[in-house]
Formats: sequence, structure tokens, C-alpha cells
Amino acid sequence: MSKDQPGIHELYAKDPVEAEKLLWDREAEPSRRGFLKRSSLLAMASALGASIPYARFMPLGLIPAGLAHADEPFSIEGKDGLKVLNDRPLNAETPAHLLDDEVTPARHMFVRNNGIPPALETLDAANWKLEIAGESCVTPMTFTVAELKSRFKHHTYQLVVECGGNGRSEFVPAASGNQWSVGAVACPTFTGVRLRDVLEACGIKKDAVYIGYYGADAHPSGDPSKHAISRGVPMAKALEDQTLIAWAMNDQPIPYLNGRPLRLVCGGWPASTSGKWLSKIVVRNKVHDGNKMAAPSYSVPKYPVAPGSEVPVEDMQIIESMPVKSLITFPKSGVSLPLAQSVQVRGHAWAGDLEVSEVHVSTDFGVTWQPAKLKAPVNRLAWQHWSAELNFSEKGYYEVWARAVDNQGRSQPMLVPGWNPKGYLNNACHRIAIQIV
Ligand SMILES: Nc1nc2c(c(=O)[nH]1)N[C@H]1C(S)=C(S)[C@@H](COP(=O)(O)O)O[C@H]1N2
Ligand SMILES: [Mo]
Repeated sequence: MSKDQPGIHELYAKDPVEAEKLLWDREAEPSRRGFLKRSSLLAMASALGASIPYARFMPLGLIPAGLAHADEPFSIEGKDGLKVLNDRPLNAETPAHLLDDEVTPARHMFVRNNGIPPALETLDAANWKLEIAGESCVTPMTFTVAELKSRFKHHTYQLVVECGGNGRSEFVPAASGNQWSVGAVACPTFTGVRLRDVLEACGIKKDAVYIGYYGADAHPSGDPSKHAISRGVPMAKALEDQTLIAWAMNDQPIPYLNGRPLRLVCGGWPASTSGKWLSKIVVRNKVHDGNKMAAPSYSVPKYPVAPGSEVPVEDMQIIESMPVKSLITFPKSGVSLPLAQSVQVRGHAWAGDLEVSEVHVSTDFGVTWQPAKLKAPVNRLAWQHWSAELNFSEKGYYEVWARAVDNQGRSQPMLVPGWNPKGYLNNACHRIAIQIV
């Protein structure tokens, strides 16, 4: 995942437009016909269960048919069971049944990279610095991680981090971008300091309206003047109790691919606002204008549009809080269970900045629904756990559907909601298959 991106740099130098197109196509690629680098050969061989005698002749980027046609995902260091959608940049999601834990373990947290992550050797918390600046910052300052830890109070929250494009694969016509199914979401605990405390220590000018972040990853072109992504949130979100500059995830250093040694976490908002490998935060007197802030990135039409429409960028607005959603994490879709045994189903539900007030489940394609038991969140912006006991009176194929409702009465739709050009915000009900035998 590091610097070796043969081809793309050269192409960028010659024809940046063509290079962007190529990267875009790669990103749009539905699955793992992707591009593997040679250092993945070892992982590949172990996944195949055999060495590859002619490895030296393998075209760069070829994924062995033995893997491409198998259901087994190839491995990513520190991750377990993730499905790779794209490996340059690396994007991998978590199958729903691996999100069953109440607190998502690091090995099951999805990965969404917009660029080239910094080399692991450079991510040393002892030497890392975070700069706070911007035209609406009174006194720009730089903090080491040790200074952040010693100067400000520590806070731990369990926070939902969900990619704005989670669920994109269900849009018709297809939207370009990673074809996430349901697994670009996680809810680990994060420990760090409040962004508010740090910004207040530097002073926030009256005209501040937005913050923006910068991370240490490189733009896919390798061009040092560009950032892979640099997004932000309005001041009100930035100053919330739960918005953290975090150094730990589940009481461990943040995993490499999830932003070690520091990341911003803005729970409940598109995870693109939670900057990884965080090196700088700017306080802005206007909406931040970093890479991927402007429409159509992370923006949706201001009014409903017909599927497939072209929407002028001035008719689009930036996504803020994510919509209500739920997952069925147990049992795994496709299980066979004996008749005459009641079936426990469970999962999580979340609603952006809001709380979930109800979850309902159906086993008859939505004709009837029964309420699930729903727990309160451990803290604001954490997902909530639900469970239900189901009874089946005859053998056959069933689907379990789950539908959550937020505390403002908004429900998950059964069908994929509002088509939008980039395929964001699909919060349609999750369904799993159960065979009663
Ligand atoms: N520096 C940096 N931060 C980033 C990104 C990135 O590519 N670089 N991707 C963003 C997006 S689009 C998402 S969905 C989340 C993914 O977080 P994860 O990879 O830890 O799951 O990180 C966000 N923060
Ligand atoms: Mo994302």
C-alpha cells in the first residue's frame, strides 16, 4: 500500500486527465479484478495455499483466478475477513456477520483510502506533530502527541464511523465509486482529546464557520502539492463533546490503515470527515475548500432527481448527519436452522446525530413486523444493539428484514432511497436469508 504505484506516476506526468480517469475506473471496479502489488505475492500465495513457481512472470496487478473465483478474501495485515473492493487505493469492507461485536474490533474495521497511506515507519507517535492554524485561528500552534495528552483532558467514546457511500452498490443506475454493500461502517471506541479543547486553547475567531483537516497520506498521483482528501465540518459539529482528536482505538494505538497515530473522529457524519493520519487542522472563515469538499464529492441533490439524471453542482449540498440505519449481524445470511427452534437475531442500529427509538423485524417480506428489543447507546453517537426472537411455523426459505426508526420518526426505507449521482446515503433495510429445514 505504499509508494510503489508503477505506471500511474508516469502517466500523471504525461497526461493527468487520463490518469485521473484510470484511477476513477479502478475505483469504480466492482471487485477484485484489481491491481495487486508484488509485495502482496506472499499474502496471495498463502491465501492460495501454495507457492507460485512462476510468480516472476505474473503480470503486475493480476489476481490469480484461483482467488478471483474463490469466495475467500485475500488478506490484509491486521484485518480479518474483510472483502477487498479495490486495492489501489485499498478499500475493503466488513461482511455484516463480522460486525456482530458490540464494539467493533480493529481487525473488523473497514478501510477506505483515497490516496497512498504514509509509510508505516513514519507514523511514530513520539515524533508526530499536529498543527492548528487557519485564518480563523487566533494563535496557530503545533502540538506533539505527548503535549496533547498532557495538556488536555482525555475522553473515550464509542463512535459510529460510516462511509457516506456505504450501500452504494444497490443504486440503479450504478453510481461510480467503491461498490460498498453494507459493511463500510464500524463502531469502535476512540480515546483522545476534544477538538474543542484544542481549538479553544489556540483561540477561535468570531468569524469561524468551518474546520478542515489534512492528513499525511499522498494524493494518488504522488503530487506533493495535492492532498488525497481534506474535508471538514461546520463549527457546531467540530465543537461537540464527542468530536475527538484520537490516538487510541479500543485502547490500542489506532491501526495503521485506520489512521495511526492520530485521527479526527466526527461520529455520525460521513466518515470522510474523520481525517486519518491527522497532521493539521485549520479553522476557516468559510466552508473549507480542501480536496473532496466541493460537490459532487460527498454531496447530494437538494431536491429529488430521476435516477440517472445529471445534476448541476450548484444544485447539490454537502452531506451532514447520516440517516437512520440498521444491520443484522447474527445469524450470518444463508444459515440453515432446524424447524421448531426459535431463532435469535440481533444487530445494531444508528441514526447519525440522532438516536434510534425503534427497531422492527419481519420474516414475511414486510407484511407484518414485530418490535425488537433495543438498548440505549453507551454514549451519544454510539450504535445501539437490538435483538429479537423469531419463530417459524414451517420449513422453507425466509428473509429477515430489519427496520430502524430514529427519534424524529424517520424510518429506514424498504427500497433504495433517493438516487443521487455519487450513490451516497443508501439506508434501505438490511435483509438476510434463513433456511428452515
Ligand atoms: N487522511 C485521510 N483521511 C481519511 C480518508 C483518506 O483517504 N485519507 N478517507 C476518509 C473516508 S472517505 C472514510 S469513509 C474514512 C474511512 O476510515 P477507515 O479507513 O478508518 O475505515 O476515513 C476518512 N478519512
Ligand atoms: Mo468514505
